[in-house]
Amino acid sequence: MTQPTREDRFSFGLWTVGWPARDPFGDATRPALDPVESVHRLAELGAWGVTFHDDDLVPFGSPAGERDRLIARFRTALDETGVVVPMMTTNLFTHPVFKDGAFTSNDRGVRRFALRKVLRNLDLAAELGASTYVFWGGREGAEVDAGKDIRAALDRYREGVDLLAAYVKEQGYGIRFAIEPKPNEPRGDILLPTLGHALAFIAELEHGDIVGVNPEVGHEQMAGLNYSAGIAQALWAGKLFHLDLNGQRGIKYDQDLIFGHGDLINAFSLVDLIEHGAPGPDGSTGPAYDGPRHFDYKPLRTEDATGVWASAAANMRTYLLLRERAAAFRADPEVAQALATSGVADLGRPTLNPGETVAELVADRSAFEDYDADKAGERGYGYARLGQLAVEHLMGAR
Ligand code: DIG
Ligand code: MN
Ligand code: MN
Repeated sequence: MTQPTREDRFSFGLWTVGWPARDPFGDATRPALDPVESVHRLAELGAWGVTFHDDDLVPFGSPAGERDRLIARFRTALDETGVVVPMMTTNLFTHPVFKDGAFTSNDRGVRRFALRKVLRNLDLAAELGASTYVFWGGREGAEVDAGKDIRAALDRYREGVDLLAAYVKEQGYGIRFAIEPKPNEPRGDILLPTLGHALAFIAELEHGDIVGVNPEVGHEQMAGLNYSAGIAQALWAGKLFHLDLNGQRGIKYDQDLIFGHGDLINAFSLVDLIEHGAPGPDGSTGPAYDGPRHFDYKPLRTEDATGVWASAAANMRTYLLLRERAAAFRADPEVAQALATSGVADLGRPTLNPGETVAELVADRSAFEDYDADKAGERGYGYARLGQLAVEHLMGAR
């Protein structure tokens, strides 16, 4: 089944299909796209939700009356299509005022302006029913080490996120925050560059209970990291509140390719994890993540309008094909045998016996004094076979 339905919970940022394809080296190749048209076209393709930055819907600096008008017509499109708004975020990176950051600009006036910009959009997010609010600090960073006191910057980042989280709690909005890491671009070095940095930062917050992560495929891969492994750690920490799906081919500028059009093997293991990563009591498997399947990608600059909508559909079709392949992988008895050979389930068994103390471990000669390390070192784990089975399922060869 590769025709997307609302039950698949696919969502797209307005800024994705609406990207006019202006880049640092060239002008826009496509006209601006009306958010209302995006809602209708994405609904026709089978999308369930749309997400957006404040400025995607209401241009920066619009007067109040114009803002109300633009929001009203957007809400009409949502009502007409049934499309929902699961996530919202703030543009704290385009206007020159944010050129040294927003929450961590060295300029205190900019920091206060940024907080007000987020506060206003949080009110709108609550009105539209968004349950997740993303913080991608694209301009929070530096190019000159001496120019940014990182410890002070993290103090200001924490001050901002905790203040906003306290506001959301006071208002009873039921919104959770998701921090989106990225190692660089547009800043030479961005604060909270990877999923691990973000998790460590959240642990230092006063209101970290409502703060999680929104890892993006390409951003972890720009840092040379394994995205599905990072998602597994975010799940392990109970902090996977949202995710940005796209593609990236190696450590280079942020490509924001169609999902699967980069490291396809890792895309397969990601879909396998989030769709089948929660083993049930009877050996069945179920989804390990129940949030939106959100695409944050850019249609290639080479594409015309037809190519834009084909690329949007491609994200969802690729995800659904991978979901089918992962289901076949999990149902294959040869895979079950290969998993057993590799001892994958054994890792779920605690290393100590129930209630075993350190003293009892130390007294256990079989664990050390009588342990034949050389013989144990001869074991073949069979990962090559398991990996080949995954590749063959991915290729539809099984
Ligand atoms: C870029 O990957 C960022 C921005 O597009 C946005 O703030 C966030 C939302 O998912 N992703
Ligand atoms: Mn990106
Ligand atoms: Mn993103």
